[in-house]
Amino acid sequence: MSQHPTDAAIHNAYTLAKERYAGLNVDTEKALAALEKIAISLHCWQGDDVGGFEDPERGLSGGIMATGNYPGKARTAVELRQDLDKAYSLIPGNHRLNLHAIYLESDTAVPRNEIRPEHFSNWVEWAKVNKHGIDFNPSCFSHPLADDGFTLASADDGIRSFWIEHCIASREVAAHFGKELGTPAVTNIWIPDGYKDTPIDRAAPRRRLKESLDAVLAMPIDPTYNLDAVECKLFGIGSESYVVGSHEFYMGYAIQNQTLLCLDAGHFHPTEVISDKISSVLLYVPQLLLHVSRGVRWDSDHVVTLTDELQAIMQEIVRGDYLQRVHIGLDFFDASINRIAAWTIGTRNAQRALLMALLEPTAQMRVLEMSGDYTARLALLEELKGMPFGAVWDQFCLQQGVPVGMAYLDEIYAYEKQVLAHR
Ligand code: RNT
Ligand code: ZN
Repeated sequence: MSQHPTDAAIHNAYTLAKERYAGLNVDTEKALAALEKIAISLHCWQGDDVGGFEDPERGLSGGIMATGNYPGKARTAVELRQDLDKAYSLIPGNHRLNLHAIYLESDTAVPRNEIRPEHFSNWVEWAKVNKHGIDFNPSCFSHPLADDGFTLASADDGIRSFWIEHCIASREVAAHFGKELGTPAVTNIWIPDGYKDTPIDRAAPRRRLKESLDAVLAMPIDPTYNLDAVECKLFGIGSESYVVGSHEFYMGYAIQNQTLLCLDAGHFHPTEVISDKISSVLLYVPQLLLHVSRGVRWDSDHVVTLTDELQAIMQEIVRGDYLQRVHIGLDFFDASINRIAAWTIGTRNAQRALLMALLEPTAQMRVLEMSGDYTARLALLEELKGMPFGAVWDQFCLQQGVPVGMAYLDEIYAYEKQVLAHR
């Protein structure tokens, strides 16, 4: 494909960029050191279109959909780990894995309310070897007991209890990950519950969901091992008119119970952005989980590109000094392109946006704002957009021993030929 730059060229470009940034009182070395420490949680479900390994025959349901039939998707946990290894090798830094309950490994069928740490022992062994922290999610979809469109908010006591048990079991599995890996697992509860058409009673399902969550979270777990998060949504396929777990619902719940709130970038009105919510929500909840995603019309799960909003999200985290309180996870699933490329492109973009944010003269910009010099604030913000951040990013990739520029694609295509094509 394209000609790749030599190490010397990358280094020269970086030296010049470093000087340019120094002229704005920005220390590129400091930015690189900070970026190296930021672990992003890669979502396992991009690797197999949210199928999981519980029942390969069962389709995806719950208002989410992966479209496309790009060949070579992972069919087993072994294949998924192999693909993840490939993706991690193309992404600079050391990152986490976000696992869903349906990615368990067992020779016999395991009901979801009976999942246990042993069903995930291969994941833990793999994570230990590769130094990945693991985050977790109960899977309240793609299941006969979710087919009516209701899980934790179901009016049926049996169904509701089943999902409560599943979520409790999930927290226990997650706590085990936290213990084994020495880093807390963030357990995120997302449920698809809602109505396709206009409901009569919007209150009762929400009352039930609140009660179910109370039951799920009743047992305290040491935050050294597990942190609980709840994720809202505006609408899904089949829940267009009403979603039980709306933003107001979970925002209230998270504040009242001091859980983490999960903000998915694709779960709001098309012109509504999560970047502007971060500083508000963090006044009231201890920590945030982000599902960095990209909404396009009805879909909330496109591969993350370097959009204004992605930059705004990372700017908010960096400018607000929230890196210790915000867990950055990804959430997209595109089955129409090479899945390893989807992970690689999306994660690298999240990191590029982080780097751009780390390369801002934040203190200086704050002074301009406080002194009312909005002219200079605007000038500086626009100047930053033309700064050679790409040269700093290339240097980071070089330092971290991953492909610079589009060289990662050569590796992905080689892997596609050697591995994916034979599936
Ligand atoms: C769905 C939510 C949820 C899922 C994953 C698979 O709209 O965004 O986070 O994407 O749990
Ligand atoms: Zn999400």
